[in-house]
Amino acid sequence: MKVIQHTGLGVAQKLFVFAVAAFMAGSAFAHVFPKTEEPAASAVVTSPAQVRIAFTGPLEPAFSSLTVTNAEGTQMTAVKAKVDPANTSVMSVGLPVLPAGHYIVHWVAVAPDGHRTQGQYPFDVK
Ligand SMILES: [Cu+2]
Repeated sequence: MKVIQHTGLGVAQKLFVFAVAAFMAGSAFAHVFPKTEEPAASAVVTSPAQVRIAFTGPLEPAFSSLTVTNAEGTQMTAVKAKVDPANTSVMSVGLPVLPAGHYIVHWVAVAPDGHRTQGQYPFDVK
């Protein structure tokens, strides 16, 4: 099951952002969400070399993250996630060889305007 949460700003900040957004009658990417996921949510795959998510808008690399845990909650990712400098909507993280089992991808996506969304989804290694 996919879980997506929006966390973060207080009411005053939201009103401020809303006011700014109202002034900018354009395309402000307030919240970004996964558009494509590799491996896909609930997929059963051989050990993937990486997890890669393309989001609906650009990410702020300093605050966005992508990690993978196993069924016991142990962190499997040993390296930091990278936002693709050529396409800042794409974030990926390399994986070690994963034994057969159930895994959870945890993502945090912070848009350049500071809006933060987060979620998780599972996949299985056969
Ligand atoms: Cu927001």
